[in-house]
Formats: sequence, C-alpha cells, structure tokens
Amino acid sequence: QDVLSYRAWLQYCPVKDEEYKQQIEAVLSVVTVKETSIIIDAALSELSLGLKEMCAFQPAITTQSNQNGLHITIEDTQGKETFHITYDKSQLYLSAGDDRGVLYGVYHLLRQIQLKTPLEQFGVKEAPKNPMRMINQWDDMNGEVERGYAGKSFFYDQYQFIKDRTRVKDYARLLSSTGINAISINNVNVHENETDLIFDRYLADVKQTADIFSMYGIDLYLSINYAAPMEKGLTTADPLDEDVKAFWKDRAKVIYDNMPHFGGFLVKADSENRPGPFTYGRNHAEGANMLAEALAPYGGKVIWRCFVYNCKQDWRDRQTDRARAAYDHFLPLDGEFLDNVILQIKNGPMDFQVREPVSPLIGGLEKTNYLLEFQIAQEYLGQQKHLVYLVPQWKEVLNFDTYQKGEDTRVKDLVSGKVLNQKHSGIVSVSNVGIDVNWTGHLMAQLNLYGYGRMIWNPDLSAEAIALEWIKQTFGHDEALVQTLLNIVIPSWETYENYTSPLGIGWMVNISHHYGPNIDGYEYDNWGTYHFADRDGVGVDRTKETGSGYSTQYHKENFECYNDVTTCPDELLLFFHHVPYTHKLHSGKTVIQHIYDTHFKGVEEVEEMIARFTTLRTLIDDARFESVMERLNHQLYMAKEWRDIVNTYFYRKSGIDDIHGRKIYA
Ligand code: GCW
Repeated sequence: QDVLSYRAWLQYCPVKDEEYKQQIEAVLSVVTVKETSIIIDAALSELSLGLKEMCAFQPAITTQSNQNGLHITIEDTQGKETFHITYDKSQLYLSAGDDRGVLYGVYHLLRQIQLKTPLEQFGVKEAPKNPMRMINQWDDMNGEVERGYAGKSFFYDQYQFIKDRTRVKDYARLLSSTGINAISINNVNVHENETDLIFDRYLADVKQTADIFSMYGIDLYLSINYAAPMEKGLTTADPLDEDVKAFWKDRAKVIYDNMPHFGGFLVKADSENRPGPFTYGRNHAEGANMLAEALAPYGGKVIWRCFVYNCKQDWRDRQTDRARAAYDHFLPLDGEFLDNVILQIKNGPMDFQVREPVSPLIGGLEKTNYLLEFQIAQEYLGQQKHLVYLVPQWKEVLNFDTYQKGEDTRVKDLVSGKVLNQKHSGIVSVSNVGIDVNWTGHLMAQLNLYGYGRMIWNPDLSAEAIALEWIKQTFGHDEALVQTLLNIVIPSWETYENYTSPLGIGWMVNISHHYGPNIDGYEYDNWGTYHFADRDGVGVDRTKETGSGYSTQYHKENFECYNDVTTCPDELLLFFHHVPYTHKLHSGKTVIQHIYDTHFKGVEEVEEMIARFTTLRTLIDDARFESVMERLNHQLYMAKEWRDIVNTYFYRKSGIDDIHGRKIYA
C-alpha cells in the first residue's frame, strides 16, 4: 500500500473495463512522432509506463506518418506550452506548441485514461493561463525543511546532495503532470553551506538536479545569499560597488557555462534578518537590478521577494502596521526594476493566515513583473496534520477584483500578465513535500499539491472539479467513495477557520513553531501581529481616519468597502476594525456570539468529517485508511483545544455569556 501512497496521482492502476482497454489499445499502440528532444523522450517514456501499467501494452514509437494511432506534431505557431488534441475515426492527433506542450498533452491523455473518460471526449485545446508556474522548496542542506511537515528533505542530507535521485525524478514527474514549469531547490533563508550552491563545491550536483528537472520541462532556480560576496572575501555586498558587481557577473558566467538552462536567482533580502541592500543604504531596485544585470546576458531572471517588514517591532509601538509594509516598500519603486526582475508577492499582507485580504501590491503595481506567492505547506493551516483543502482559499484570492483598471480587474488576470502585459508573470508556491513515503505527511495533503498545479494552469477550473480528478486518480471511482471524499474536502478550509482565529484577525498560535492555539502568543512580542483584545472589544483599526491607514492602499471601491465598518465583510472585520464584542455582524450575530458559534460548529464539523470518513473503511485499503484516520482523530483533539481556549479567552475578556448556554470553561 505504500506504493499507492508513493505514486500519489500517477498510480496508473490497471484498467478493468476490457472494452475500454481495447479501445485505448486501438488508438495508442502506435505513436508517430518526428521530433525528438529530452522532453519528448520523457513524455514518451511516461506514456509507455502509463499504458503498460494501465492497459498492459507498450506503444510502438515510429517516425512514419502513415500509421494508425496517435500522431504527435509540433506547430510553432500555436504558442508555447499549448496542446491541442483531436480524436477522429480511431486516430488521435496531439499537436503542441513545443516539446513542453507534448509533455502536457501526454499527461492529459494519461489523466483521461485514469479518469475513464470516453475516447470521444479526449479532444481538447489547452493553453496555460500563467506563464510561470513555480514551486519553492524550503529545503536546507542539513536535511531539514523549513516549515516542512512531511519529514526531511529528499534533496539533501548532511550538507550533501542525496546520491539516489529517484525521489527527485519522481517529484519532477508529479509536478510536471500538473503543469509546473519552474522550481527553486533551496530555502529562501540561505545559510552558510547553502551559500556555496553557486560555487564549485556544489555546482556539479546542482547541474545534475537541473538536468533531471529539465527533462520534465521545469527550470531550476537557486535561492542566493545577498551577502555571498562577503563570505568569499570581499569587504562589502553593496550593490553599487564595482567589485560586488564583478563578483556576481563572474558567478553568472560560471553558472551558465555549466548550466545554460539555469533559471536564475530567488532572493529574500532585508527580510527576517537576512542581508540585503538596506545595509548599504540602497533600495530594493538597486539591489535587484545589480543581480539582474549579471544574469541578463544569459537570459537569467531575478525573483525578488516582497516579504519585507520590521520583524523587530515593539508591541508597545502602536504606529507601525506590518500589513502596510510590502506596499510601502515596493510601490514607490514601480517601474524601476529591470525587465528580468520579477517581484514575488505573498497573497496577503501578513503571512499565509487562514484569512487575509489580498495584498494591495497586486492591483497596485503597474510597471513591474511579479509573481503571486501561495503556501501549499500548511504552516498556519494545521501543518498537514489537519485536513484543509486550500484550493477554495486560493481561488478566492485569484477571483478578487482589484479594480485596478476599473471593474473586473481580477487577480487571476493580473498575475497571468493579461492585463498589464508584463514580460514575466505567474504564480509560485511554497511546497509541502518531504521524504515521507506519501510525500506530504497527511495523505490528503497531496490534494493541495495536485490542486495547486491544476489551478494555476487553469484558474477557472472549480475546486470541486480539481478535487474530483484527484480523488478518482488517488482512490478510485466508487461513487459513494468519491462523493464522500468530496463532501469531506470541500468545506474543510471553512471548518478550519471556524475553530481557529475568528473574523480575519489571524495568528493566535504558539510562537515560532506556529502550531496550536495561543491567543496571546504574539501579543506582547515583536513581529507585528497583534489582536488588541481587551474587555470591551477586539481587532486592529486599519482605517484611514483613526487607524493605520492600511485600507487606503486599495483602489477606491475596495478601500471604501473595507474602511467602513458597516460594509466591511464579516470574515475580514477584525483585520480592518477594532469593534466591541457586542458589534452586530451582517449575519445578525454579535461578534462574541459569532466566536462561540463558529467554534462549537468547527468541532462538530470535524466530528462529521470523521463520521463520513469512517464509512469508507471497506472502500480504502487499510494502510491509507488508518493513516488518514489517525490524523483526523488528532485534528478533532486539536479542534477542541482551539474551541475551548478561544471561547474561554473571549468569555473571560468580555464576561458575556453564550446565549445557548453551552460549556465554556469560565
Ligand atoms: O512565514 C514565515 C515563516 C518562515 C519563512 C518566512 C518567509 C522561510 O515562518 O519560516 O522563512 O515566512 O516566507 O520567508
């Protein structure tokens, strides 16, 4: 059963329907393809593997076009990474824009067979919505994964690359099957040893890894240490210093001489104690452009993170608002970045909380390339011990209307480059994998990895459609099973929100490891993450008139909506306003009653999740069933902890009873 967990959604289980199998064999036993490339080779071996496993035959690959079967062609005019499949009189035609398009087309065919789609419905025309579809690993070379909840790294151990690269290759297969085309392989926090990834010590290993990923159409990037020149003997890392510029130009040459297909650098600078241009009195455009100039001759890119804020804020300081930081730092630099610099912007202004407004930088920047950053790892969302399906959350972000160019200027169209015509654009996310056999610790967290790739390929796929695909490929087609699992995953984000921090306020977690409830965990610390609960009320005033003015970073329509306590959506109320516990929500409930109700409800929903999952005992193999069940039981235990701690905390602050008289530990 470990095999099933390991294979994730590429299980290629034997097709039992004989008739279907024969139909597949009739059209796929011969594959005609004239072009070759390493990517096409990878696509063909994946096709052979899939067909062998599912239908017990292997296709004959030929260059002769007068054969029956699958015909693969490349039409440059079609656009990069696109594919077009037609089915006609027992012939299949796959015409692709380039070899990546061939790979994605082949994965599409394999997915359809796994989904038992009738051949007549194989026809499709696909183009990815987002040009860059990236994954960030937060793996350290000592073998740890920062915010890793699925065991250690399968890239590194004890400051060496792990020699057996099977895992890396299978990861590349999983990612490319969902359309991912870029990856950074080390943590954005670059420590001493990782600084050497761009030096002789590790370059050969990096190249070997890059070669594996490029077979699957995935460009490799490295996170770099902005102070690397100083680790290597220079006295400064000042981006305007000539020796520093020469240092990076020399590094770029060495890297690209070794790896012409290298993607570029990912940089976390002046963020959470990492070095950056601020140390030298330079701004972030100066800092990023210097690197961009070094990489430009080779077509390399600099991905520059906007997660810049004062992490040493004193809780006594009521002026500074962390939520404002990214916009305040980067909006004034709009238009100053070179065209191979791409900013990377977290989806919210804080840090991957269960509920945040959309970062106003998206919708703010006009003349800058950028990527939207999500986190698949559930750092603040139950750390892959809780079942939380993230696609519904991400889709809310993508569908958010920024009003940048008037009504209907949605995030999904901005980040895809469609509205502003940036040279580079797309979406990136922090990975959730580790060396655990099932990749993600919680088996159900595989859905978030799968869903991320599918959603950024096509943001108009519904969360249900994506989950359905994953469930069938992972657990099979039994109708009761499929429906039950769908009913479990779809509301799970809301359930998690119900039993954790209410109404958009966020945090309330234990310090540093971020797991489990601790309402005042961050309240009297630095880091800028406060809820300001007192005996009368709770929430952060971010309005223009009396608060931090964060609300003014949005365009008029959103500004007015958020800034006014009467129009601010309930789910974000405490993010924008400090209100009394007796404040009435749009739902008609008071804030305090909402807190009690959602917390009791959240626990009940987890109980229901367990009841539903229990009905699947005979429909899922024991190993996978038990592993999920164990985590669900833990989730229930934690949900109760959250419920009781949150309810007790706010009861003690407010002294207001639950109108339903349920048990609160006064
Ligand atoms: O959320 C914080 C995490 C850090 C992380 C940082 C970041 C890699 O707690 O672990 O560092 O975000 O995104 O840089």
